[in-house]
Amino acid sequence: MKAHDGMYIDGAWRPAAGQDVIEVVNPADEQVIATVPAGTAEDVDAAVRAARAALPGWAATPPAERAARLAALRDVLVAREEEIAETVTAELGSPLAFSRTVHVGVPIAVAGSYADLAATYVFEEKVGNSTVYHEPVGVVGAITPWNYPLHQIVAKAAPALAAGCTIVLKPAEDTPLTARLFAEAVHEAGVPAGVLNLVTGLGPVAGQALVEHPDVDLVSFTGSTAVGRRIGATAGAAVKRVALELGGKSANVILPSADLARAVNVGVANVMSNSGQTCSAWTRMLVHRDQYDEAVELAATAAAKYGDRIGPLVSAAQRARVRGYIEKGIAEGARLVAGGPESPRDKGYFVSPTVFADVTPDMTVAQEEIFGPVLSVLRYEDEEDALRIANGTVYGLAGAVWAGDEAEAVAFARRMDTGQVDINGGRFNPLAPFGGCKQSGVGRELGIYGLAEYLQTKSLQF
Ligand code: TXE
Repeated sequence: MKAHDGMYIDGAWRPAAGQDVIEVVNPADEQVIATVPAGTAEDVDAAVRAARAALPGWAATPPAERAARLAALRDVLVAREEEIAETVTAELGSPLAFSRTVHVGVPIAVAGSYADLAATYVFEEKVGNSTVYHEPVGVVGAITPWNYPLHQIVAKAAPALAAGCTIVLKPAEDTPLTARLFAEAVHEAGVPAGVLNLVTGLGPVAGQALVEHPDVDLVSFTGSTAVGRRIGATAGAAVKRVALELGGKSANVILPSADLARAVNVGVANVMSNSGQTCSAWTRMLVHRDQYDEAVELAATAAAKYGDRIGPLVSAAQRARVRGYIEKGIAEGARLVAGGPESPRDKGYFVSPTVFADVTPDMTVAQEEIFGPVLSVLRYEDEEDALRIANGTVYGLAGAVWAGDEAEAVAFARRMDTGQVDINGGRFNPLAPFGGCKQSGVGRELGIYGLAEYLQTKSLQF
């Protein structure tokens, strides 16, 4: 058990204002592995003041130099890859191989992409008789969740740094250790004091203080729709910029011409990955009624193969929540074909990979974000029916379409109310915009679209 001290404020680790700590638990064995300080409004205020003081200098730093710091940050993440992966595994519970390739590999790619974008983005342009400047929005309050502890931070901090903004980061209370390593990496990369500050703490205390702080210009939040709605309201009342990445209930639409076995297997893998704790997970599989029974059998077999190798959920609270949804699915008449609410192990917050068949669009498991390894397989009559079901939730974050012909899949995907669709499996692209429609949020992350969130325009007329 390690007791960590301090918050990273103004380029140094400083004692927290209060005495309270947060216990960090390893979800695989339920042991307390560390404590970190629980920040208060006082810590948040010190961090915001440091970020405000650092803003003019960082905003005026030439983009090429900001790019150099981002490239250095990427190099530090590469050099410390193993240590970070082990930390993610210790506090999130994900299998180490997944922590290496995804939890650390993806943010390395994203940091690299922003090193390139900072160097090449046109921050100043001529438009007729005007010069338009793309200037940093100012001090950013970044509030991140635990499901991808490093990626969620880098997806906000890297574009903010590229834009010339300064940042106060409040990471999730479940995974503060990865956030501390990130702050160390920023320091090692030579990012000037005050440009990035870290306050660990509870959402309703430190998070709320950050959202309400009058000297924060933009709040970038990823987390639950319930909290996002409140943050949006507070930011709106203060006429503060806000970016919200919230929940999802994405559809995996398998058209009759698709390679059914491949679509089902990749679809199951997508949902089970990170133990289902992915906002963009394809949690609703939509299959034509003629192929339905075969798809259900394939999905049940695929899910059963994972066993408890997918890793636990992050916390006892999340396990209770996911079990509650599984019980609700059974109570509402969905047919369990794999997994179930019982834990596959005595210790750790494990939930078995679970598949429901005979799910109808109105059932809770087809409407609400479960955030666990739970797949619902739904039956559709024809393409219009599939589209109605796919678009029939309050969310619109991601999705997938499978068809024998790519053009057929694209035509369907264009009619989906969602921010991102994978065609016949797709591949991660760190330059593609990520973000939602409807209650999945406002704004986009990644690529130039993510950078634009942290910029505001000023035009001079001649
Ligand atoms: O999220 P919270 P939780 C969804 C998912 C999950 C559910 C609950 O469905 O089951 O949310 O997870 C901070 N003011 N997602 O409870 O509470 C908090 O400290 C300011 C989807 O963990 O939204 C943390 O840093 N901040 C999702 C962050 O918000 C507050 C990822 C997220 O926590 C706050 C995570 C407040 N009043 C959960 N209250 C996704 N979109 O990827 C909390 N926070």
